[in-house]
Amino acid sequence: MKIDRAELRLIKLNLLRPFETSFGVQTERTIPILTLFAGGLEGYAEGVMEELPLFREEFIGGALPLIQETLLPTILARDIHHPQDLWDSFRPFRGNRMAKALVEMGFWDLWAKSLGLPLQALLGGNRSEIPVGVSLGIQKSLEQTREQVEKHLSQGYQRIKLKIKPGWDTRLIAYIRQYFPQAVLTVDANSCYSLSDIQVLQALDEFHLDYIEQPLAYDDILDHARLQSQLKTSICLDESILSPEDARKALSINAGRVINIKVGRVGGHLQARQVHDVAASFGVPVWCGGMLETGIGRAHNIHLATLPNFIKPGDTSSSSRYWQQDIVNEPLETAGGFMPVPSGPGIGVTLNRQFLERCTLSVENIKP
Ligand code: OSB
Ligand code: MG
Repeated sequence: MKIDRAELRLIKLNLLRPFETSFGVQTERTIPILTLFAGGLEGYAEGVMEELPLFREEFIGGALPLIQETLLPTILARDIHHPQDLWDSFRPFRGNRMAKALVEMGFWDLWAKSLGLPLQALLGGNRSEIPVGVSLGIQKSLEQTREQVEKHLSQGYQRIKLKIKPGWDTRLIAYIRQYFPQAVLTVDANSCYSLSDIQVLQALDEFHLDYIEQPLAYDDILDHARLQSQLKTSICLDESILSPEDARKALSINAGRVINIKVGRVGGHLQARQVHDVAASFGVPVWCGGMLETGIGRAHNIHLATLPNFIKPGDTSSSSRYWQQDIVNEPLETAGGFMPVPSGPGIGVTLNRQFLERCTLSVENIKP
């Protein structure tokens, strides 16, 4: 397939409510949206890089010029038969997996549409719905957290993940656990602890959490392995896993027993599927993470999460939790703790052009 041209758009959307993690508070999101055009078809993808490198190293200011000046020109007007061709052309360029993912994911959507198939069929999934949990940001009080947990459990979410930070951890979890003794609960530290916080982490070990997500440094696996050997609770790795190789190394040394796969973080669907397969070969379950996506990224995540080793409920909750209005026409809403998989060709969602224009900060057209 020949990609004729690309459109790289930057949009800004307000979140319905602030999302606080150990690394900051987000009230709005600036999001790259890519459209690839080929013979009358359009393939869509959403970038997960943020304005500042607070999660991993990549950020919008570095990613957009790389995509526009290097990645897209490398593939435009060439015959690409398979996402592997695209990945191979990106091989000389190190890292920058979020940037590569944006282009790769756009190609998958295009490719699936050209075959008239839903993306999940090409990825190897076969589900009509996927189990979902919810990721709750840091709230203003214990009571407010309890209300949020209660609300989302009553909506059927199959797992509640609570963001924690130093000073907002053991007391919070003790409090929540007391009200919801049976709930499937997890915590996400986003790398805010070190091994010297072992007392806090061992205190968390007493609340039968399903896992503790990314307690230690974003680029560490060795200390995670040390920590895992001192905990009953499984560690789930997020930030630390950028590739199938990272997954192999981390699981080889027992640095965790669960992986959160974010398709953008690892470089696209091909890489995400390989991380999924590596985890399966270790008997390690995975789940699909999120980065507060609009319907474009969310639909990609949902299709990926149809693969068989996505055993645990992911973060791919209802779009209406994040946005007053989404940029896609189709609602992506959960029912009873499950998210339906869009059934149309490709990712199965279409852009609301009018609304998209209203959110747009800038548009670049890239031609061969
Ligand atoms: O660590 O999983 C994370 C959001 C932004 C950056 C990092 C993370 C998150 C979330 C939210 O937890 C997941 C979502 O609801 O999309
Ligand atoms: Mg996380």
